[in-house]
Amino acid sequence: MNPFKEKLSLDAIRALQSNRLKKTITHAYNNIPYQKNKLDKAGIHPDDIQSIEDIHKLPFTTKEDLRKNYPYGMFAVPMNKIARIHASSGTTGQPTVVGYTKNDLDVFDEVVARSLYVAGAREGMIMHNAYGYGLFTGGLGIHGGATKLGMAVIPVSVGMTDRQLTILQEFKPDVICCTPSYAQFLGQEFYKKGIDTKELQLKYAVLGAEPWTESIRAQVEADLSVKATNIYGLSEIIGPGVSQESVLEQGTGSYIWEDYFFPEVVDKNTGEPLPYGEEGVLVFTTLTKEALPIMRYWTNDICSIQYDENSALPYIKMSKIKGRADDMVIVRGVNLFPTQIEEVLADVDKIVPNYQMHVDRKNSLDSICVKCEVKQGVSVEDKLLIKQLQSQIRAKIGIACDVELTEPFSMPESQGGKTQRIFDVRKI
Ligand code: DLL
Repeated sequence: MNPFKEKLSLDAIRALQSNRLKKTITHAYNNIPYQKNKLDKAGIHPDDIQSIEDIHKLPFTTKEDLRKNYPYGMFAVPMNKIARIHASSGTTGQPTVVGYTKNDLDVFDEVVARSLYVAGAREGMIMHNAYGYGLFTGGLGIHGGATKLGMAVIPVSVGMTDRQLTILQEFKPDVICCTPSYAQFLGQEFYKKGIDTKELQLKYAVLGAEPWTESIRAQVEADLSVKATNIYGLSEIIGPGVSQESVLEQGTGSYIWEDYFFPEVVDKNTGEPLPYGEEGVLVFTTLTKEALPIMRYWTNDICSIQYDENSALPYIKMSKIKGRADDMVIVRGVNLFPTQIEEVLADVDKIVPNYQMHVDRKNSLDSICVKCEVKQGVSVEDKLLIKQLQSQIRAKIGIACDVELTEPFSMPESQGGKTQRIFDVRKI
């Protein structure tokens, strides 16, 4: 199956967006009392939305709105039309519950099939799916899209790493889907066991669900002998497959399937839309969702969007996510994302890419301590290494920090889920 058999032009995409936006807003207005109330309060009637250009008139939707309506208050269809329910756990408060009609699931399959295709996957290939199955959208979301593309899916899910290594060797999958931290971990495990990953059948890794960097890409590509690309998504909008990087255009951003999800980047303080290329908060409006139509969802993810003249497909691209606005810590007035620390650590030979960033306040001054794990054979007392890390991190982020080296295998390993990197105890 080729999901791009019918090529849409940008004009056709714009027309679809306008048409679909009008329908979505009318559907939400007529069927979700909370959204009707919100639109009424903002003085907006669905008739005011004539084209996609009118999107800026609409109020934002936040995670808080979904929490207030826990579990099903934002659903726009009766429960007997709901075919599946997922939930995203979040670190605090109520989980966010999301629902899908059969048509929504078809769209989910379509956008994931597109994503896997541009990542290099093809009909007839075997997929090792190590995203979590369950309430998390990763496992079943990727599964549905891979099936639609015509792949054979191995639903491995997370954990039991030894079994994953055996499956990768013996079932000979062509594609692996998992978080980037788990891909790194699998690479290290193969290395530890002395297994040459060139002997595997693996060709492509489709990595997402958490931020990652170019250094991690280089490492995973070398350690697993694959081409690695970025898949992005969030439960509130659909799950994985909101955007995907092309394996032929690595490093140039990820295509957003904007005929289904309309993207904006807005100023994180004022909510004003920003020009293409400028960094801000990513906001999405769903354009076909029946069960959970969402207008202007404030993702909290920081990135920029831009058209790329040299790309093969007409869709807009988004840059890598720098971090979540709520993952950003402000230390002595400096905005800091864990990915900035990660970029430094990835280039240092004596440590493995497993780290934590602890932020504390001592004598009313913010302090950072980066804890990272050394490779086997390296001493945790290696003063030269500590000094090197301190000065490289300082050069990168502009403030001094402590570095603590920990013994090999002492940090919690990735089990395939999202990895917590920041431990900010200042608020406690
Ligand atoms: O993480 C969906 C997903 C599953 C995406 C598998 C990719 C692969 P949630 O659990 O709702 O959904 O978390 C969504 O995760 O707002 C981002 O902050 C982060 N995120 C997801 N993909 C990426 C990525 C899934 N490629 C939240 N890069 C989002 C950076 C990502 N952050």
